[in-house]
Amino acid sequence: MAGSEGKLITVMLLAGMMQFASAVTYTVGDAVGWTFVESATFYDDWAKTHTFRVGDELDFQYSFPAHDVFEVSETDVASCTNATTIQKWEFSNAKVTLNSVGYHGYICSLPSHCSPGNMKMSLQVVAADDTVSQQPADAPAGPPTAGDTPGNSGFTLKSGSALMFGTVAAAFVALLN
Ligand SMILES: [Cu+2]
Repeated sequence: MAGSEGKLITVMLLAGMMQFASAVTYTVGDAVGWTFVESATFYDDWAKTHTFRVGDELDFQYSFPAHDVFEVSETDVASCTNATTIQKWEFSNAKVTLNSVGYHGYICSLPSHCSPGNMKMSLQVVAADDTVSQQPADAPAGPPTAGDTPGNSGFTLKSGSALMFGTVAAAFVALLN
């Protein structure tokens, strides 16, 4: 009985560690896609809910030529210009691989789409093996998790929670030593 539980935990830990290693594709704006939005910080706010690593991919959902995607400098994002176009995707549903650490900024280049249409997004990319800087980024005012009732047999693994996997993995290693 205890043995099979141990194997299950080991498998779940391995699955959790594999999450760190593999690239992730993120749909920009989730169900909203890449389009006009009410808030000037809508896409920035969306970006802040994720930790982007080198190798991850942004999936912009839109129809060209109604919209496009231009990667530009931070200054250009702020002023909604594309004087310093780094790369552009003039076709539908661009898949953008994040290939370097640091600032990445995107706008729709069509007149009035970046402003006042708010089709702009700034984000930061960390190294592929960076597991430390994830923790503050993923903590914006979420509701308390319902499953964490005390006395609920030790710990609860939640799917999709890389942070939880990491914590459990550390505890597991501590037990072994
Ligand atoms: Cu547009």
